[in-house]
Amino acid sequence: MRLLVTGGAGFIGSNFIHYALAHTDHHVTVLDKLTYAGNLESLMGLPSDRFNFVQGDIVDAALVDELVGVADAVVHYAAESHNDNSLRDPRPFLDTNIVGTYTLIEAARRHGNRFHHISTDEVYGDLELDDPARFTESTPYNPSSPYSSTKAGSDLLVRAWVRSFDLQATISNCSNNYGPYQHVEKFIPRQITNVIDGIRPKLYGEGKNVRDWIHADDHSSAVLTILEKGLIGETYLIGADGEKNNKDVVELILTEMGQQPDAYDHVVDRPGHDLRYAIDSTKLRTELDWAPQYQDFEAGLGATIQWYRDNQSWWRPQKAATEAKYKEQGQ
Ligand code: NAD
Ligand code: TDX
Repeated sequence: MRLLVTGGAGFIGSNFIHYALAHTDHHVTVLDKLTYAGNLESLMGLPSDRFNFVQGDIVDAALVDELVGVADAVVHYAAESHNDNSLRDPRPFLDTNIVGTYTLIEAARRHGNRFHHISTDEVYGDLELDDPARFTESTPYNPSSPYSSTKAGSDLLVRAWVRSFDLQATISNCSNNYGPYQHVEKFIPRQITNVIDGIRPKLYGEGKNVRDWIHADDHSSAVLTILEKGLIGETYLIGADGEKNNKDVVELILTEMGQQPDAYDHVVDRPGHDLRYAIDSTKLRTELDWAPQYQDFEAGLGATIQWYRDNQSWWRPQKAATEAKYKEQGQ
């Protein structure tokens, strides 16, 4: 298949492209605007006969129409993705996440393409810490932040285009990813690179908030499975049973990096901070026969720490500006 992958220079998109080129015969064209979050170095060394890169905006209808027209399937990762940024300036989230998704699904319906929409568990809001429940495909939408509300809006557009226009689409909502090529603004890379730079890790509030961690390669294998076997119009939740609170994750990073486990600072909490996310991925596992490969979070985290140690030239250009922005917020 000829895949058009939007947002392929970002964290999860670039991991997907490396994974898809290694595990399938697909050809990949990337459409990416190269915002602050996109990095072409994440796509170095890919086979030039099976991969090409186009710099452009997913709200550019003419460009999108041209690229969708020559693809068999679209895998849509491009988004403004960071909650903290969405609290400072929501506007780009509306443009890219809502209008960008609209532009892509209009082109996909005109050309009759297979479309896979990448989304997040944050559309469901949050769970109490002591609630045994987990999110399922039928949990009502209840997003908390400007980021998650624009992702929820984009999911609803895709659902409506399936029902009204027969868009050949599937949707996946995945939990928090970790792995290589993640921007240093995000929790795990921020703390790893802080420790490398001799800065104490920064924990929002008390650090009781729980995230359900999955390795980016497991997200990629799930998306390929859905592309191959998913039923049109269906939503699949992707998760690997990786619930951990933030305090435990910071302590693991510090211990793994040879520091005292309490060598971190508590900083100003995120406004509206979601308490807990947890995914029940039974549907994907039983109906499409998918299973995650990374069962050991500590081993995956250790490999991720090593990647940031070995690839300082990849993240260092963003580090100082990212920390300066956090400092303004007392974080
Ligand atoms: P990211 O911020 O690392 O990458 C986003 C990419 O999209 C960047 O390369 C950026 O340049 C590109 N982009 C942004 N606006 C664009 C536009 N208007 N036109 C074209 N390209 C544009 O994000 P990520 O963490 O890799 O997330 C990718 C997708 O996965 C998002 O849709 C996100 O909602 C979803 N998701 C992320 C996670 C997670 O843990 N990071 C979990 C579940 C779902
Ligand atoms: O310095 C920090 N200290 C801290 O305690 C940062 C950056 C974060 N945190 C906390 C906030 C969250 O509880 O860590 C947790 C994870 O934070 P982020 O990495 O910002 O991720 P989150 O807000 O959970 O959202 C992520 O997962 C779902 C992605 O950024 C989203 O794109 C995805 O949809």
